[in-house]
Formats: sequence, C-alpha cells, structure tokens
Amino acid sequence: MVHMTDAEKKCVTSVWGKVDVDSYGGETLGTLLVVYPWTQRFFTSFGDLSSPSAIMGNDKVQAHGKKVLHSLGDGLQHLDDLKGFYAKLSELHCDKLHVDPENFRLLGNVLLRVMARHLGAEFTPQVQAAYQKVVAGVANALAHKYH
Ligand code: HEG
Repeated sequence: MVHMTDAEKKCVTSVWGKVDVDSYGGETLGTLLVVYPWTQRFFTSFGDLSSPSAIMGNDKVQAHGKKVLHSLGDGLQHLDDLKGFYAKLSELHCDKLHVDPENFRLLGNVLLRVMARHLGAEFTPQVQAAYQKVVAGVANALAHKYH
C-alpha cells in the first residue's frame, strides 16, 4: 500500500486532470520501447519497431499505450488498495505475458519524464514526489502476484 497524505492524493488527482491520457500513453510506451529496447520483446506482434520514428508512429504502440495509461489513471481511484485493484492484471502479466516486473518501474519513470516534458513548471518537485509514490505503488501492486 502507498502511504500518501490527503494533500498528496488531492494533488495527484488535480494534476491528472491536466494529463492528456490518450496522447501521453502512446508517448510513454513508445519512449519505453526506444530507450529500453529489450522491452520490445513483449511486442513482437505489433509490427514495425525498427526505428524510433517507426515505434513512435506505430498505431498499435499508441493504442496499447493508451490502454496502459487509462488503467493507471483508474488506479488513482484506488490508492488505498492498489494490490486489490491490480490483482488480476498482476496475474496476467506474470502467468500469461511473462513481463519482468522491473519493466513496471521503468515505465513509471518514463511516465514521470513525459509528464515533466508536457507540464513544464506545473510539474513541481512536490507533484513529482506525489507521482513517484503512485508509480512505485502501481509497480509493486502489479508485481504482487508474481511467483
Ligand atoms: Mg501491460 C496488456 C496495463 C505495464 C506488457 N497491460 C495490458 C493490459 C492492461 C495493461 C490494462 C490489457 C489487459 C487485457 O487485455 O485484459 N501494463 C498495464 C499497466 C502497466 C503495464 C497499468 C504499468 C503501469 N505492460 C506493462 C509493461 C509491459 C507490459 C511495462 C512490458 C514492457 N501489457 C503488456 C503486454 C500486454 C499487456 C505484452 C498484452 C498486449 C496485447 O497483446 O494486447
């Protein structure tokens, strides 16, 4: 469980209102695949991932990034029970997808950089601190069912 003050939770919710989930989602997943190329192995069915521009312009990457970021956004309503909220997804990523949980942490940190790039001065250290807790909590929850 993540330990967040009420002020941090409010901050997270209000800043999320400024996030363009559809567009940051694709940018986040695309950046993950470019910066940490070994993560591409999970997406071999997505077609052309042969260069940064191919990856960033790949419709399946964009669509999947959206899905992932919407799921993370839904998790913001369950900060007191992230493990419960992500239990089924954790099982899926472990048993069916075999995604190394380290990748959840990488994706969380890429998301923070994408948010910083778009939100500029609004992404204060305080906001970043609150979101750092969120992405760590989500990554822990997604790793929770691994065995
Ligand atoms: Mg995962 C599927 C959420 C990180 C690889 N991911 C999914 C799905 C969701 C999701 C909601 C669809 C599940 C379904 O079809 O029922 N993923 C999710 C979150 C996060 C995450 C919330 C982290 C915050 N995923 C993640 C990472 C990788 C990955 C880091 C690999 C580097 N996810 C992955 C793959 C699939 C999903 C390969 C199946 C994609 C497909 O074939 O459609």
